[in-house]
Amino acid sequence: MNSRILVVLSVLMFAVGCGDDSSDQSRNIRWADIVIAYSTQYDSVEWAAYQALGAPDTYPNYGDIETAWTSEYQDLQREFLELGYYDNPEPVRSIAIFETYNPGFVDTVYVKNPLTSLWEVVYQDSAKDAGDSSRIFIINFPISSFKVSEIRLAMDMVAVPGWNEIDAVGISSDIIPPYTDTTFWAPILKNNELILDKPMIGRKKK
Ligand SMILES: [Ca+2]
Ligand SMILES: [Ca+2]
Repeated sequence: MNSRILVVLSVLMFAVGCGDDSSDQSRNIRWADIVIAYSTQYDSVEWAAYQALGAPDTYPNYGDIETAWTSEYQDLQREFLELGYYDNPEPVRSIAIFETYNPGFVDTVYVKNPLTSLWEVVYQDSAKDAGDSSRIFIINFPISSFKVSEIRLAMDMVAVPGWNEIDAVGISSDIIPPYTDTTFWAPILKNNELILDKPMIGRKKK
């Protein structure tokens, strides 16, 4: 093999090895860059609201891990988290919630319409226990007619026993494809009406 081919191969292997950043870009996913508001947080550092910012740093690990947000109380009340994506806002049609402990607790997801300053519902369903492993909960919906820089998650911590934790939340103007071992596709809502009425399906690679 001559040296020029070796150089080309080395560059290609380096590019492939550069991993997460390039794949996030190719998936067109943006990560939260600021916490706007929250109902409660467990601590000012560990399990604090800011632990939901940026790319996942807990997933695919599962458990009570301090690099994910959780609420002050595990089974007491409803909670919410409002996250900002102010870096280059775009319309949104897909949201991926990385749930890394006792998943299934998010029951309503909103995006803020900057023209009306109102939260618009893009997903709503009952919270229910989704098992004992981390999951990426992907919500797909018709693309927003406006650029989104704020989202809100509403959660029922009572419905899913134990601590319920969120590692990261990605948003995209494309449909976020399944790219992990476990992906749950939510029903699709249009004008707040269900247009794909089927239960969430777990897809697990062997
Ligand atoms: Ca709970
Ligand atoms: Ca995190």
